[in-house]
Amino acid sequence: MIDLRSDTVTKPTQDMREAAYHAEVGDDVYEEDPTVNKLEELAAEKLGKEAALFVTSGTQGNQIAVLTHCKPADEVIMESNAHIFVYEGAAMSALAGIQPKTIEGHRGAMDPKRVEAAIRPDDIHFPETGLICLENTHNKAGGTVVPLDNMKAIKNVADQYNIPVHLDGARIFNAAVAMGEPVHKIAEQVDTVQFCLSKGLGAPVGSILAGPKEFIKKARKWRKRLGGGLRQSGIIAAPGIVALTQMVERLQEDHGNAKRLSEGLGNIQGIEIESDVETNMVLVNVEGLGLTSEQFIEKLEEVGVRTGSYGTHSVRLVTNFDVTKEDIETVITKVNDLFE
Ligand code: TLP
Repeated sequence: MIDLRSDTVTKPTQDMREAAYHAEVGDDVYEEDPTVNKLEELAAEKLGKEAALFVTSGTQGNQIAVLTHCKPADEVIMESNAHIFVYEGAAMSALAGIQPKTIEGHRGAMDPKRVEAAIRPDDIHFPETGLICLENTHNKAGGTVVPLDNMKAIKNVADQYNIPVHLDGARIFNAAVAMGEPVHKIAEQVDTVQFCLSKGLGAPVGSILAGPKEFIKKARKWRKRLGGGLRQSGIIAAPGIVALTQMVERLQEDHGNAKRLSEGLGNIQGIEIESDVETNMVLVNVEGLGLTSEQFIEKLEEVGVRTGSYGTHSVRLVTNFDVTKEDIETVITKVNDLFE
């Protein structure tokens, strides 16, 4: 099977397994796990933030951010296809008592003027705007890179109204590699950032939430409330250190593979590329083949290729560490053979 459903499906490398095996551990609820502490320090340093917190998943990191920044009945502004709105089970409403306010973006980027217009004036009828959430790369738009200028302009608006900005940077390293910028250049446009160790970076578990020291202190308490205070978690943090030190530069390979895949699939009659490839995702529309996404996925599964549905006729293919250049050629040939 060539698995292109997501970059979450990768298996830990040998170095990650060895790092886990040899990890020095302690009780992290007492903040005494040296490996977790090392990972948090390394992550904070890379992002240019004061402090960081190791959390179980991207969803947990995002939701702890919302819980820490906001109070019940606040409103949070986000892009209408943001992961935090579409794919987190309405957690911010269920857990934090938040009302989401969505704005349609262009390739994942919201217009700063529309963001400003969405901020609630001080009026007894309205909720208070508690947070603005950005996402980079933007998953549902097709792994698109949200430009730094756009992030900067939104942060300027937010500062005028004293509203914090959180970045769902699940794939911030893909964005940084695609931009050719160090990751802190992206992180410095926002107050807090969540990024995933377990996606393109290949670690088996975990995400990081980073921001100011005082914020992370409160976030640590929210993590404990949510049952995310782990004990000898150095075992799972150690592969995260390998992810940050060994797996960033190679993301370029995934991006190259995604570009090649999109060229190859785009040449097949009936398949339309929905979004120009910028990082490690390819979105294809298969309506021209007279198939729904589910039917297309089934046909590919029969020839050993796994993909995921992104709408009635939309299919997502995500390149990742476990998929080689040769695999990409195999996928193109197989899809070509199926539909030519
Ligand atoms: N994304 C997953 C699915 O949930 C769709 C994927 O396969 O792409 N933010 C962004 C932008 C994400 O893409 C994801 C996961 C998360 C947050 C949540 O991370 P986890 O799965 O660790 O909770």
